[in-house]
Amino acid sequence: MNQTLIQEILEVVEQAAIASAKLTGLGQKDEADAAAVEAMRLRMGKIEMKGKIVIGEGERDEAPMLYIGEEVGSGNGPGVDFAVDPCEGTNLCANNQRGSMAVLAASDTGGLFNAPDFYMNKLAAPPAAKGKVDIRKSATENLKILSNCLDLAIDELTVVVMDRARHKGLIKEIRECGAKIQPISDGDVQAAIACGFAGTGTHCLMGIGAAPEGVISAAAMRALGGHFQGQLVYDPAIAQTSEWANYTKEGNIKRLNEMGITDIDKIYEANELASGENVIFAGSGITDGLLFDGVKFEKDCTRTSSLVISTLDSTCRFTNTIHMKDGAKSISL
Ligand code: VTB
Repeated sequence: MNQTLIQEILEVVEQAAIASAKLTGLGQKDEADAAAVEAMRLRMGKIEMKGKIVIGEGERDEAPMLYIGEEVGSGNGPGVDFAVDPCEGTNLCANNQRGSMAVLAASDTGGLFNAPDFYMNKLAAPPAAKGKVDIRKSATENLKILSNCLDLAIDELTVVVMDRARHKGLIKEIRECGAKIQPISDGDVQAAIACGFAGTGTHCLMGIGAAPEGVISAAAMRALGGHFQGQLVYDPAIAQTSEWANYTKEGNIKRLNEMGITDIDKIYEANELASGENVIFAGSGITDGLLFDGVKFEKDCTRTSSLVISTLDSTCRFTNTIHMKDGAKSISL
């Protein structure tokens, strides 16, 4: 991977964000997702690389574009694997709520864990707590550790947890410790990455979200030096989701084994989920969020706000781009 890829990847997420943003608030989550997918794929196709989607919209037979295994790019140049989520937080986008974004992670060939479409228990925390908090420990223990590492009282800590039935016990435990819960309806990728920066007011992400997006969060947190761990969840009684109404624990274990995952309880560290020599994370806001604003449509331009984190040059680039319309006359700062 090389430096020019950073700029290209930025444009990929910007185009996906703009395409989805045209549909924010219309209650059309599938359409918003499809628009982002198409825009992302179109821009990716112009990059000089041997790109491959390792985490995408689904298996080849169920997703027409950006399916797992799809080759993207010109076919010449460096080998790059991608984990993409062109419209992360589709419900947020459809309902015009905060936190929806176009995201991807890129790494050298073989550098991203090919996560199955399962759930994942996640723990994200700031760099100061890296390797000190541990997903094997209870929430209570982790909050004590976090409090020490960040030099904050427990009641000054904010923990993001997805608002789901499966987290009832976790939320109760965190509240009993005195920490503040910030429940979110969707969008745990943004919450995880927000833990990597001081000043976002988000100190920790705990709980179960989707596994593929866990890899994207892990890539960002690895590049930021933050803490991220994930453990696959295969028991429907734990996931408590209607998605798995017809699935059994045994059936899920079999599916994992068939995918070559035999150590089903393995705890993955950020550098195992994103193990390549270099990783790049890129995100662009569809709606306003914790990390950046969403797309703004104006008379003469469209504005995007994005973040690219890269191990290539150890940078976090927060970028505001003005996409000028033909004949633009007046562009304000
Ligand atoms: C939610 C959503 C996330 O995965 O976590 C979803 O908000 C899976 O959970 O943004 P449910 O099936 O219970 O909705 C994500 O899409 C990514 O982790």
